[in-house]
Amino acid sequence: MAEGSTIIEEARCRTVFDSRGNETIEVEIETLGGFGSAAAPAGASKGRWEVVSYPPGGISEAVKRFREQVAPELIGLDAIQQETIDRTLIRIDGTDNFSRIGGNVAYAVSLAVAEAASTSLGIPLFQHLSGTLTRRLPFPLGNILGGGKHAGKGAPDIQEFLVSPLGAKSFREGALANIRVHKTLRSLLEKEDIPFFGGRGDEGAWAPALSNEKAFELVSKAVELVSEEVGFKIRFGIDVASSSLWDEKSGVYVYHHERSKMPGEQIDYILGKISEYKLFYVEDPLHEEDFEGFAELTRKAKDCLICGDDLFVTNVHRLKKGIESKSCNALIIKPNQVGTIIGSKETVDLAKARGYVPIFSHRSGETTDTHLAHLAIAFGCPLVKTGILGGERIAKINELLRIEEFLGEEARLAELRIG
Ligand code: 2PG
Ligand code: MG
Repeated sequence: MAEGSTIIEEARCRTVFDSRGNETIEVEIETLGGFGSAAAPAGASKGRWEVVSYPPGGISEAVKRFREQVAPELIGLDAIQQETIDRTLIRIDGTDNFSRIGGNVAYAVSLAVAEAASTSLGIPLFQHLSGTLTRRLPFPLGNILGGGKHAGKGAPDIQEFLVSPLGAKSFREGALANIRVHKTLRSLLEKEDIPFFGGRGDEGAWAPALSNEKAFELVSKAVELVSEEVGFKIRFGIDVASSSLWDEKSGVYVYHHERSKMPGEQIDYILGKISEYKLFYVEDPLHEEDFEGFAELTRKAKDCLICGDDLFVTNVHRLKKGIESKSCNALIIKPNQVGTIIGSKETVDLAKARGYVPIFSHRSGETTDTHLAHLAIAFGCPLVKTGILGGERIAKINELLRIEEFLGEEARLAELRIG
């Protein structure tokens, strides 16, 4: 390697489109010996405490600020010093929520720099971030049916029904099983007496006009059928994205397919579903301020991951609060909720130290980038939530297949014991 080949020589940005057709920021970083690029994803059911995606003035202002304030400071820095890069972004921004330069700009810079470092060094991104002994791949956690803010009118209130092939022996076998459940569910939906034309929501999950009850029944059936076919355990769970259902004024969760629920009723409803369908995973069952409700549910739920997404927003301070109140036993990691790789890593490290299961996740508005696959492995997340279908989702799955092949005989699936 030529000396100085990891030094940043050029930093530029442009806007491109995400999977929902919205503009997003893409950053490119050049070193003498390498190149990296990253475009930011976007949420629809965003948490209140996520960093701000773009400064006032929107994406065009973010581009301007990147060119004037961020790019000049990056030139000359060493791309392998991720902490310095991320701290520089925080310093330039000067706020605690990236409201000046935009969290999506920070995200794209952080990831593009990491990729530039890895290509300069001639090693895969996950090895650059975590070393050559890393070899555990996550189980895929894939969205097969859903509604909420990711779909149109009449779809279930519950945002996501997610399956995971927990008995699979390899990532490839697991990914294939998830795809089979997705396909099987389609044929079950076609047999139902509902208008179903194969419509899918933002993350590639089926999005028919269907009650929550019927959705539970059909997903459970599809999982059972495919589990029998493939001969190993497949489990399912949900992301309720409850902050989207919560009406703060009236203090109830407003459902369209069934009666609204008071917080206590919501907890009972979720506990009922966990035991009826043996759910192994429940994300955001309560709204993003209800740490106590999360704690009660975590205490009462048996053999189930109670996962905080909007509750924690990948933020180490929110997680500390959750640890104190004993809320959840799992959490979602989305780097653009905090803006940097180092910020996300800090949260993952604390989570692991306190026995929380970290789950690396896409956003509903995605790009075709594949960094997520590398970060999920580098951070040692036993589950990766990436969707099952759609080019932008498949891009991540395919990258995980490539990494599994690259690791060859050394590849292992994560250790995850539930129930
Ligand atoms: C979620 C995510 C991804 P969004 O709620 O977990 O599935 O959705 O990106 O819209 O926040
Ligand atoms: Mg969520």
